Amino acid sequence: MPQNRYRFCFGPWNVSEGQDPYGPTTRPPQSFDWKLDQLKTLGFDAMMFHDDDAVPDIDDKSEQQILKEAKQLRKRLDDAGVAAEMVAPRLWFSPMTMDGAYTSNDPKCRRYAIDRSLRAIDIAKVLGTDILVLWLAREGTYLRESKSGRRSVELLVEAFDKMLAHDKSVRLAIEPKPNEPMDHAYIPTIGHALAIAQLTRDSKRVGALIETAHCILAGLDPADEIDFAMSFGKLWSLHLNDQNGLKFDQDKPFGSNNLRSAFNQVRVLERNQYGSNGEYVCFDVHPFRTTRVEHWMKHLENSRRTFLRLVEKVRSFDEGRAAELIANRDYQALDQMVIEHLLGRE
Ligand code: XUL
Ligand code: MN
Repeated sequence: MPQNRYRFCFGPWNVSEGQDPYGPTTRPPQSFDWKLDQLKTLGFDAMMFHDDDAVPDIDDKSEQQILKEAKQLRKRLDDAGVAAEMVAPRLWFSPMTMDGAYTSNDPKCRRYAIDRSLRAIDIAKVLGTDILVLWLAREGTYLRESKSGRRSVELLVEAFDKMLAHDKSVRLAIEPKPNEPMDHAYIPTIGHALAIAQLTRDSKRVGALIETAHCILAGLDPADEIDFAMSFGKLWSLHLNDQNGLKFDQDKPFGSNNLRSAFNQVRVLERNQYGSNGEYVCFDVHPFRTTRVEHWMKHLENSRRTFLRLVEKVRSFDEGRAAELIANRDYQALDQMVIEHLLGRE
């Protein structure tokens, strides 16, 4: 089997400034140009964008102005030799998305969410990507009685259908997350994402993005989720990171909490030849709040380094020996074999 050459990606928000719900920023803001420069220097290939990362203050701008600024950004990316991996409408900041976006109880707010998504698709087209990522941040409930789950599914399908009709080549990659900011999200897992795809006007153009931390928050194994989505040919993007149990969304460096789980994620990506249709490996990781300015990019550099070290570990794993142990149902020895391999002692 030919060996994959992976391509890597991150977003401007992954160079964050350290604020959390209990305290202010701990690092000064950096310019977009600085981030783009760092991305190149570190050997990454592409950048992912929220719509307002690409066109700041997007709600105050005309369609014409949005396209003009998207074209300017495209030129900057082309000059730097960096691709745009995806665009995602940021549907959780505006007062119009307070009660959800596509599933808001207010029809004016639902219209705003759809219009904004169509603008994000236009931006994606200018930037040269056909992937629109939908992290459905506020599509869920704090209060079960405030919305109908059935009606919300219908509203989500209605919104997806409008996006699919707006541009015949766009592909929607749903990024499931079970909670935060909502108590419960309507699309909490990959299974939900692929099931709702079937209700849309063009299910072939609705797929998924898996984030490690989001799977862990749903109590699921990220490697199995990747295998599941890839069995359908529907894993179009990937946010690798790590998460220490059922807490707030931590976005830790890849492999930082559970190296064995990271090894298993890389193993299924290798087995399924992830990347062979042009997909990128993205790291949705954040620096620690304590990180000094001079160490600001380390979380991204380290995530990529860990990923590549784990690719080596997967490729040097003795699959023949593992198969023998499996045939003999000696899972005890298989368990120890994995541990010793990760420890570097065979
Ligand atoms: C939220 C999250 C987002 C999406 C992009 O948890 O992961 O950053 O990846 O909107
Ligand atoms: Mn993410």
